[in-house]
Amino acid sequence: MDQEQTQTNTPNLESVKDQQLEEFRVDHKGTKLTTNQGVRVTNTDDSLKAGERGPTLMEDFHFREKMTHFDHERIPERVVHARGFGAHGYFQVYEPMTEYTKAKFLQDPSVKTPVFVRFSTVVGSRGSADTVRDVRGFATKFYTEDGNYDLVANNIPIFFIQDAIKFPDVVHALKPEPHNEIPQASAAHDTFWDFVVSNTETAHMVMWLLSDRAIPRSFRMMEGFGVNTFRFVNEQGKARFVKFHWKPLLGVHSLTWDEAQKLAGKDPDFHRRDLWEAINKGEYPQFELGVQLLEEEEEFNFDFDILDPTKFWPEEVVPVKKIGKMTLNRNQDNFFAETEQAAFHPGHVVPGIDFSNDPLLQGRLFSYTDTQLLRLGGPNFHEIPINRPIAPVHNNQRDGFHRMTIDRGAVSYSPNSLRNNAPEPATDQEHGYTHYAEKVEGQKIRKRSESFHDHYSQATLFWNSLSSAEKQHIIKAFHFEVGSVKDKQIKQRVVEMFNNVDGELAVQIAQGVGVNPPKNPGGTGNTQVSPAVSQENTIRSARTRKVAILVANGFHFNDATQVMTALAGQGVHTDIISMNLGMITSAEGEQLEATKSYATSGAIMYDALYIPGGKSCVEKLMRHKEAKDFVSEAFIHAKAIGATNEAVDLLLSPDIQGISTAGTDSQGQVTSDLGIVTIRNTTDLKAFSQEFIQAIAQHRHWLRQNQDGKMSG
Ligand code: HDD
Repeated sequence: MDQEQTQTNTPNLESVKDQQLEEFRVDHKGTKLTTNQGVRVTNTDDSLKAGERGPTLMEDFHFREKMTHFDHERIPERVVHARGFGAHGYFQVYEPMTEYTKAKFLQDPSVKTPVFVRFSTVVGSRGSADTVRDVRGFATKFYTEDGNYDLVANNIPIFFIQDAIKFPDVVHALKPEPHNEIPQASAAHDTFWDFVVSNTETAHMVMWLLSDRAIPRSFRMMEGFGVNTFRFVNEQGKARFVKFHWKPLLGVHSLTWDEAQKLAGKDPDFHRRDLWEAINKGEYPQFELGVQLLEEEEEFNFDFDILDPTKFWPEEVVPVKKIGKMTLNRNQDNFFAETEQAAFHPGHVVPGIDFSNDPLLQGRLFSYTDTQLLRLGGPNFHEIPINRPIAPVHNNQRDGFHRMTIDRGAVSYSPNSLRNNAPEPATDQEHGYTHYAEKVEGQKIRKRSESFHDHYSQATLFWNSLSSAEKQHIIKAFHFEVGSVKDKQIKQRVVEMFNNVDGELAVQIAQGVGVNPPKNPGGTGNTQVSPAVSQENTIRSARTRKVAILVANGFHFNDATQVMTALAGQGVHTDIISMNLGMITSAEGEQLEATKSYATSGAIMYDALYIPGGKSCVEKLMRHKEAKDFVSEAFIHAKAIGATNEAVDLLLSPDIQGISTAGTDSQGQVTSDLGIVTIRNTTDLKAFSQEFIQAIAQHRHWLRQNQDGKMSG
């Protein structure tokens, strides 16, 4: 083989006789400002002018270059999933998956496969808010020895449509309306709901979109689903259908709609900040990779088509086998270079992972490369550092915009004799990708399979599986979303359409959006449930949660520090919050620093609230409207609230809505009622702290809603 025919990004000095450019590189030591041509610059604050007050000269190459680069800094944003945030990490399989797949990264539990994950919203543009109601993207690039594998997933297990040809339609309907670009990052408008009522296959996905799933508490607390049906293929060529899942170790938790809306104003970066800070603190988010596997012979055993992307496989029917774990342990160095330039593609598969005939997946296989060609400016986007495989790349592709590789030699075709046919195709044994030899026959036809025609049964199943709080949230979401639609006919059609899912749901929607209740009795008669889809049944943990501690001068230092120490012991974070930033002096004379004020924070940014005792502190808080609003809001959002000693009186203040249950007479005994945890007349807060941590781990105490009907949910 011709030794000079190597493909590397930097010339290989060993393999060449003549000196290469690399050898001439100089190191000036230090970091002096230069132009892109390496010329050092003496002044970057003044342009070159003819006289101090004269016109700028065209020959100012530094000005021209600086400005031109700036003018070209933006690339087109992704048509969907424009707003995203990435992190690095690694994946390890629990045990060899040899029986099911030959994918190399799923064989050896000691191997750490590097990954890059990009979380995203779908509809909003790059500058929109993190907490909007939307599907979240959860795309993972595995840099495996056999090449890159991308699992391009969402946090909802199904999709809006069954055939990819309708993707431009659903996205056009969902995006801001084109005549006025309103509304941003929201489905609450006429064109989306017009699309929904005109395409009943959307019913199931809309139920999930209006559920708590679409307003996650954190990227760290959402599931991921590959949605489409793929195949696992083993060494022997045996294939099984597979669906992929990510299961967060912290459980699946959500914001309330009221919080989500307020956060969009107060901290539009809420989710990205949460991820960034967790990784910086060493609280590495972890997700288990799960697979649902079906034998080829089981393909027709279900009352839905396993190739229909608007259906999930209930976990109770097809169990999720957890096969490995991903840990995100490194923040990106540069948002643009990594998060923005990352190019994912469900067609980036490795030997052992193959496709099914799911018509949505088949269409996706075209769309992703096509979009990168435009967005990343040409066919060489795989050479951008974040997209480069760790596996070597050898082929005869050449040239194009932004080519980084310096290919050497004359031969760039295959087969060839001048380079001994290098690079030559690999065999199966050498991990060459062999497509699963599925037998395919049929007539060319533009038609939906009859087996895709049931649009409602699983939407009913989803509805049946939810707790009453989750159902209430969906009804309220309909009231907001459909209530924002102007066309009365569309609203009426929404009621009639969702009457097919559940009659009571339709009646409740109608009530809130000012149209008639459905004409006919509703529902599909499906009584199946899948407890796994309800967030009520998720993992609960106080770990990594954030607690606001409200103080004013005169607080009990002993109360505050005991509780803070107990919380820290369980991995719970605290912020001291007061009217003003700075040192706050306790009754004992010791000080704590308020790192947040009412102006720079809010109850919506925390998972729970604690108020230490101290007579004069509590008297001050009673006079602070902001403090009382803080408590009221934490209560309304069903969060854990702890108060010790005199602070119990603050909870009972008439200005604080709803709290009638705080332990008024508990002398030295902990009282815990629907997430309100209190104790009086004690200096020992061990039992209190334990109970409070339990209450934080619950995430929400929805039953308060039933008590006084005041909850906004
Ligand atoms: Fe898609 C991006 C997930 C259907 C076409 N998609 C994109 C991203 C995720 C998904 C997570 C963001 C990747 C990133 O962070 O860069 N998409 C899905 C899932 C789907 C799905 C789980 C349902 C199974 N998508 C889907 C269809 C089509 C597309 C049916 C078109 C036929 N998706 C795209 C795209 C995007 C994209 C236009 C925009 C930016 C990009 O690809 O890189 O090509």
